[in-house]
Amino acid sequence: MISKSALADLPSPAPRSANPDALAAEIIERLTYSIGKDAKVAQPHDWLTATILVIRDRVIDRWMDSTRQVYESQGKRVYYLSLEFLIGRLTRDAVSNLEMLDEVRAALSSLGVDFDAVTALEPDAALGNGGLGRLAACFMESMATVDVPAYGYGIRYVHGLFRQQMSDGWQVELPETWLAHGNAWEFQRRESAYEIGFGGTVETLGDAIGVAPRCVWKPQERMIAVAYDTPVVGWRAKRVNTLRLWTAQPIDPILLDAFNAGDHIGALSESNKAEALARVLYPADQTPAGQELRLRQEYFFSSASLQDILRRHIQQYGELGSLPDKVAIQLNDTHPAVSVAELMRLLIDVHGLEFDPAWDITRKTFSYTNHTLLPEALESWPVPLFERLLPRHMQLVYAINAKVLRHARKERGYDDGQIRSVSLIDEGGERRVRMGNLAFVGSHSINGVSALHTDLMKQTVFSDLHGLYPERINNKTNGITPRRWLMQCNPGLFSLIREAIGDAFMDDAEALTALDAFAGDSEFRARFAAVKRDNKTRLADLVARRMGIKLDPSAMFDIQIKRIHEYKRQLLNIVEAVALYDQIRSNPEKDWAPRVKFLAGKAAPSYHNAKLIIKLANDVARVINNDPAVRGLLKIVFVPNYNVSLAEIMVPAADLSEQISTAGMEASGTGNMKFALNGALTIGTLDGANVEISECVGADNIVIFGLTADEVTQKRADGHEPRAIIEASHELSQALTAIASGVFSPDDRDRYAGLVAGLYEHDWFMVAADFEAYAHAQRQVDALWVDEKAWYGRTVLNTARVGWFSSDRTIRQYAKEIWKAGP
Ligand code: 26Q
Repeated sequence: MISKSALADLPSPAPRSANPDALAAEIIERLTYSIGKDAKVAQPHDWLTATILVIRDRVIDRWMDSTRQVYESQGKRVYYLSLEFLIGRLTRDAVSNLEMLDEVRAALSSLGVDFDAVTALEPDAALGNGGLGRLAACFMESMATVDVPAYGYGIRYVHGLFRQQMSDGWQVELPETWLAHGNAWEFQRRESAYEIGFGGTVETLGDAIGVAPRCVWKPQERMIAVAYDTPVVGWRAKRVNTLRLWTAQPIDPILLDAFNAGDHIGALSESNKAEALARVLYPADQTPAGQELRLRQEYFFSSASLQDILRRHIQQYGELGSLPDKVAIQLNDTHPAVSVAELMRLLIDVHGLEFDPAWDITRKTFSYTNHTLLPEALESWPVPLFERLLPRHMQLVYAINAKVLRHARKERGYDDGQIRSVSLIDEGGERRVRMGNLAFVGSHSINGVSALHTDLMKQTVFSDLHGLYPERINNKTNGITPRRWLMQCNPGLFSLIREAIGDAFMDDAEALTALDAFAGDSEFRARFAAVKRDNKTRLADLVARRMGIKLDPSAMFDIQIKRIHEYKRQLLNIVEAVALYDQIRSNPEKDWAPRVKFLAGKAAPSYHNAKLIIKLANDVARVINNDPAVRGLLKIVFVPNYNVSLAEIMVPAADLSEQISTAGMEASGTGNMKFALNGALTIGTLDGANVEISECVGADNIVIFGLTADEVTQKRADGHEPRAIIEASHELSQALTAIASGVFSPDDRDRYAGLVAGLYEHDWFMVAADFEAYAHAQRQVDALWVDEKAWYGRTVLNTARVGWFSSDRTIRQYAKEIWKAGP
C-alpha cells in the first residue's frame, strides 16, 4: 500500500477550508447573495447552483496558478480543436478530482439536501455525438491530470445532441436544452471576441516593382465569436485547464442597423444568421450531407481559435517564428481541417509572412487524428460552395495543392493515378475539397486511434500520402479516464479495489495489475460479484422506474450501448436473440442461462436503416418479453435516450460487453475499455482496440469470434454469397424468415422485408457471414457463465489488466511523441 507520506509529496488541493460546516456556510452564503434565495424557499436547482458556485471558487486559484505557470515557464501550450466535447455532468467530476466528495456530501446533508439528488439535476452536456466527442472530454481531463498546459476549443451549441424519445418503438428526436437553467460552470469572456468573415471577394494590393502582391479578403458577411470558459480540473486538482467554447453574435446590431439604414429586415436577418451558427450540433450521419451551415461552423470555430492562439502567442513572444516551439494544435478529425488554410491566411495576409515560411510554421504546428476509414464518412466540400464562403481559403488550398503535387511528381515520380489520390481536390465528378488530404499535408503527425486502424490507414485511405510522407503516420491507441469510468461511476468497485491493493492505482491505472493476484481468491471474487450485483440492481431499478419492466438481477446482463450504425451490427445481436428465442421455445428442457439483453443508442435522424433497427429491437423485445413460453429466460430492453449519464449506470452493471463491429470498420471503440475496466467479459470481433484489449487480458478472458479485417476484405473482393450461407444455416434462415414475414411486426408485416433482403443480397456488413461464429461464441459465454467461480476470476482479470487503456497513458504518448509538451 502507498503510505500517507508518499501521497504527501503530491500537492493537495487549495484548502480554503474543506470542513463541512464551513462549506455549508459558504453554500448558504451563495444561495443568499448570488442567487437571492432563502434556504427555506430554495428549489433543488438553486441548491445545485449554489453548490457549483462554491466548488468553482475552490478551482479558481488553481486555474490562475496553472495559467501563470505556463506563462512564466514559457512552456509549450497544447490546443485541442474539436467540434465535439461530450462532457456529460461536471459537478461530481470536479468535486471528486478536488477530493472533496465526503465534505461536500456532509455539508449538503447538514442542510437537509441530498448530494446525489442535487447533482442528478445537472443537465448532461451532450456537445458531441459519440466516441470522438467523449474522447475529447476524457483527453481534457487527462491533460489536466498529467500536467499538460492545454486548451480545448469548440462551439457552445445551444442545443446538444437531440433527446431520443420512443413513440411506439420508433425513435423521435426532441430538442435538447442543456442551458435552460443557466450554466454555473462557465464564464463569459467578453474581452475575448474576434471577428469572423464569410463570402465576399479577394483584392490584390500593392503590386509595386519588387514588392510581392498582397491579398486582402473583403468578406461580405461578418459576425463576432465570443468565448465562454469552463475550468477542467485534473485528478487531485494538480492543474486546471480551460475548455473554451465559442458562441456567435451579430456585429453590434445597432451599428448594423445604421449600416443597413432603411433595411431593418435585412439587418435582423444578419443577426439571425449569427445566432443560427452556434444553435445546434450536427448529428453524425453515415454520409455527411455537406450542409453549408456545417462548413460555417467549422470555419467559425477554427478562425476564432486560431486568432485567439496567435494573439496569446504574440502577446507573450512578440513574433510568430517561434510558434511551432510554443504551440501544438491537435485537429480532432477533419472537422477543424480548414484551420490549415486559415492559419496560412492569418500568417500571410494579416501578419505579412511569405508563403514558404508560413507553410513551414503551419506544418510544424498542426497534427491530425483520424477516426474513420469508411470512405463515405470522409469529409469533402463542393468547390463552388467552399469558394463562395471562403474565397481566400480556396486560393490558398490551390496554392498548397500545387506545391504538394509538384513535390509528388518531380521528387517522388508519382504517376497520374497517385497524383489524383493525393490531390486536395477530388476531380472525379463534381469537384470537391478533400478535408482529410488537407489535414494530412498540413500536419507533421497523422495518427490513428488503435494499432489495427493505424495499419489500415497506411494501407487504404492514405496509402499514397503515406508513400509521400512515410514518417508522418503513427498510432495513439485511445484511452478513457479512470476517474469518471471507475472511481466515480463504480464507487463499490473502487472501494473494494482500494481495500485489496491500496491507493497506487488512483494515480496510475496500470497499478491495477496488482489485482491479478486476487483473481484466484474466492472471498475477493465473492465481494467482486456482490458489487456487480448491486450495480445490476441499480440498473434494474432504473429500468423498472423508467420503463415499467421488471428484471432479475441474477440473470446475465448483456449490454450493447453505442450509436446505432449498421457497421456496429446491433442487427447481428438482435437476429441472434431471435434465434435464441426460437431455441428456447423448441428445447424448453435445456438449462438456458437467463439473460437480459440491453441495447441503447441514438440513430442519426436521416439514417433510415438505423432507425429501423431501433424499431426492430423494440418489436422483438415486445414479443419475447411477453411470451410465457420463454419463462423469463430471455428479456430484451431498449433503454431510451442513451447519454453519458446513462452510460455511467449501465457500464458498471454489465456482465457481458458486446463489441461486435464488422472487422476493419470500428476505428477503436472506447466503450470496450469502459466495460472491461468495470469487470465485464467482452464478446467481440478482432476490430479496433478489441485487438489490443484481447492481448492485454489474455485469450482465456475474452470471447473473440468472426472474420478478421483481412478476411472481410478478401470476402468482399471474392464476391461474398450471403444467400448460400443463410440457406445453409437452419437457425439463421428461421430467424430471418420470422423477421421478414412479420412475426414481430403483425401491424405491418413487410416492415423488415427490405432490411432482411439486404442481408440476402449483399450483406455488406457481414451479418450473415459472421452469424454462426457469433451464435457459437454466445453459447460459449453461456457455458462460462454457469461456472460462477471461473466467470468472476475472468472478470477480475479484465479489471486488473486494462489499466493501460487509461487516457493518461494516451495523453503522455501524444505529449511526448507528437506535441513535445508537458512535463
Ligand atoms: C461530419 C460532417 C458533418 C456532420 C457530422 C460529421 C461527423 C460528426 C461526428 C462525423 C463523424 C463524427 C464522429 C465520429 C466518431 O465518433 N468516431 C469514433 O471515434 C472514436 C474515438 O476515436 C472511435 O473510438 C470510434 O471507433 C469512432 O467510430
